[in-house]
Amino acid sequence: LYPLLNAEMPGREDVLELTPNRASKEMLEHLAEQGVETFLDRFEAQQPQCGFGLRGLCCRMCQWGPCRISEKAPRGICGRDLNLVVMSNIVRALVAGLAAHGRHAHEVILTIIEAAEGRANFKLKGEQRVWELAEKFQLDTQGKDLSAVAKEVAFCLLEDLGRMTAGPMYMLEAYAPQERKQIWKRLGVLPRSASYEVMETLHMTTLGGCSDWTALAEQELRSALAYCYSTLFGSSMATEILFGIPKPKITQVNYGVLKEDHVNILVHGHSPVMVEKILEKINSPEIQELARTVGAKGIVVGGMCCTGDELLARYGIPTVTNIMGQELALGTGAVDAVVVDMQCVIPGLKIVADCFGTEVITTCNSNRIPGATHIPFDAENPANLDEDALKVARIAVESFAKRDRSKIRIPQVTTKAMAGWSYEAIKDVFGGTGEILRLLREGTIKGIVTVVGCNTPKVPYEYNHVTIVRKLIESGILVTTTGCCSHALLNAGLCAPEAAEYASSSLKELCQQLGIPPVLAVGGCVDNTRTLRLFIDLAEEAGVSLADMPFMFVGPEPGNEKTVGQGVSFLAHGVSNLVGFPAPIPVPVPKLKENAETHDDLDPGINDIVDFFGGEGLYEKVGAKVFTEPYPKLAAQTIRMHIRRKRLALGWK
Ligand code: XCC
Repeated sequence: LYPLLNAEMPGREDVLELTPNRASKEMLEHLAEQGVETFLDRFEAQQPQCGFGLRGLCCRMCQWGPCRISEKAPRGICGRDLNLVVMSNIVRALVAGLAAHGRHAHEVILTIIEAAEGRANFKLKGEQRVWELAEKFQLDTQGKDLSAVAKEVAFCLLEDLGRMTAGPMYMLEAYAPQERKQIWKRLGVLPRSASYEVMETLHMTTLGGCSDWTALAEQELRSALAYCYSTLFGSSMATEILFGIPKPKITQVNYGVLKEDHVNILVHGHSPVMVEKILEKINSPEIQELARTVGAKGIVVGGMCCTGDELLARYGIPTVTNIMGQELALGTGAVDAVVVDMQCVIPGLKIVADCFGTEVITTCNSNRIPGATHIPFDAENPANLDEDALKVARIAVESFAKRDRSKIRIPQVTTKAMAGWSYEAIKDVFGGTGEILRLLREGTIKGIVTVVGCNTPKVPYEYNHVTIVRKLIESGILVTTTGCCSHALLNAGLCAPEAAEYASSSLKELCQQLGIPPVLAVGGCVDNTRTLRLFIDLAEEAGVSLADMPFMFVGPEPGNEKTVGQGVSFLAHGVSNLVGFPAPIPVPVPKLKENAETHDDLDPGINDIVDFFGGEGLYEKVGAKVFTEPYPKLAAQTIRMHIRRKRLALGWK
């Protein structure tokens, strides 16, 4: 399967054969039998996909176009060439992702302010993080209480999101390593804020804007740093201020957590604010009693996507699935209500919901769905939060009585998992960064790789995530994970302590001794900062550049525009990427050699952008590059080689 060649995109048979979770396979087959449309049907209907679009060669940045770059027409109507079109597309995708995470950060940060001023009914649970940030931001805390300091911290975070004038970003100053700051300063890529860099990127790439692709490449790095230090660090830490820093806990995940005789409520999206309140109401005696009244034995709350990851990390709330499993989860016919906040809620969800009578409740004004019940949370006006959360809980429970129960089909698959690996929890379990470094140096842990990101129909669902990670732990590489990838790994049992069995002998022994899994689920996608902080600390402890450490960032199944910034954030820090599917990272126009049959017969060609990301261009600037490998076993091999090279250069065995 080489995903760049339309004819070889994975088909239904490939997915059914290779997808690792038998619950997903069961649901895909069940829904096909029932005639319920899913992403697989729509993916098939879209074939063949546009070859220009697949390669990033389509320009839609003005109304003269669309223009397509080819041998016949190497420039768009305005004169843009391949480099400009491809780089503009990438940096635009990055800032779209930046905007999404920025909106998420904005909601959480505003909630801190409202809570601190007593208008939102939340007690700040992350006291430790408040004082840490206040100290890092050098705020004057003399004689001030927690709420007052939290509010000041929140205003700093807001400034990182929205500053329009030059000046250092609080988070970047506080957490970026010194060696990196010098590099970024030398490259001239220090950002102002999330909002400013979004504006500047759109400005630079509009018709008649910047004609120098290398300047756009610099803007890519600048935007990624804004993304990393305002929207990722901002969301992750602001959430910790509100709801506390997660600690590891054991739980059960997968489709089998849904129960036929219970009310089943799925929570989905990214921002965990309103859902915290809804959870509180669900657990209240009033709603529990209501569940009994409607004939249910209890209430199951299941998580999807990053909202699911957040609740899993903090409370061990079971997760069910990820972005491409959302239709399958509803296809169980057992879901009474799905409560969605923002991002990664696909329109197909409502189509399946309607087939099975599932109540869809939207809670974010940015994420409306026609026909859904809309009970919005407004972070700037949270007066009705308790009342609205209660309303959501009530509607969800009441829909149990209304649903057609003859269509229920719950795959009986549950999987043990240990989640909640915050930055602090990881350090604590190993006994500090010094100890992790010792284990790395002596080779008990060969390297640390973070495997993250979405799903894409361009690879067999979840197959690449699971295959790569199995190979990595077999080689003694410790893995951290977030987002939709984490759901694949959780459901595959790789995040349970028992998964130590599959690790190399030294990693297995270590995990068994500590009682931990070889794959640490650290949270939602914004919590990639937890892994990044760990990487930063370990490099500092080792006294070397981050670029020299045996680390890697891996996105086997990129889907959302948000993944671009994730990858480039790590690149800017010197951590190389391996991506499983190149879009929207530029791809050379692949040419098949004569009589070609396999991957080896592809002549990948080369262009300046590919050379920049995968060759020397970016490497010379930041010490990291992008590897692209759609075959998961080859991908794992590439990662192992990368880790090995880093170890050899450090003189580690
Ligand atoms: Fe991607 Fe973030 Fe969305 Fe899943 S949920 S599809 S962004 S991995 Ni966060």
